[in-house]
Amino acid sequence: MTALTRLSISLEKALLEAFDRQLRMERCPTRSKAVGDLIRQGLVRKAWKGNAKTVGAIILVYDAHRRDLVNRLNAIQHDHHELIIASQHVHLDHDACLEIVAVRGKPTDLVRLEQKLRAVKGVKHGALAVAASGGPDSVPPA
Ligand code: NI
Repeated sequence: MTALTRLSISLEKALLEAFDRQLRMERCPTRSKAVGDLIRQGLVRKAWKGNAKTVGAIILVYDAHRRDLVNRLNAIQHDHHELIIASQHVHLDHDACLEIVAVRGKPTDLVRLEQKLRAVKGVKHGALAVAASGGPDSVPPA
C-alpha cells in the first residue's frame, strides 16, 4: 500500500457543502478519496493535452452476423497492434457483440484508432475511456 501524507486545506463553507453533497450522491466513501480522484483526473487531462503516453479502453458494440464487419475490425486492430494490449469479446445476445480493447499510446493515436473502428459500417456504439497508466512519468493510479 502506498504511504499516505496528511494535509489540511481550507475551503469556503458553501463549496465544501456542495462537495459533500456530490460525495453522497456518488456514494464516495471519504473526502480523501474524492480529492485524490479529482487531482488524478486533472493530471490525466493535462497529460492528455500534452499528448503523453496513456492507457485506456475502446468499447465497441456491433452486429454479430456481419462477417465483413468483423473482418474489417480485425484488420484495423492488426494494423495498429502496437497500440493494443489486449481485447475481450463478449457475445451480448443472439445478434450483438461487445468488444473491449485495452490500448496504450499517445492520445492522438488512441483517438484516431477509436474513430477508425467506430466508423466501420455496422458498429452501433464506439467510445474511448482513458485512465492513468501508472508508469514512472505518468499520473499515479488510484
Ligand atoms: Ni460475439
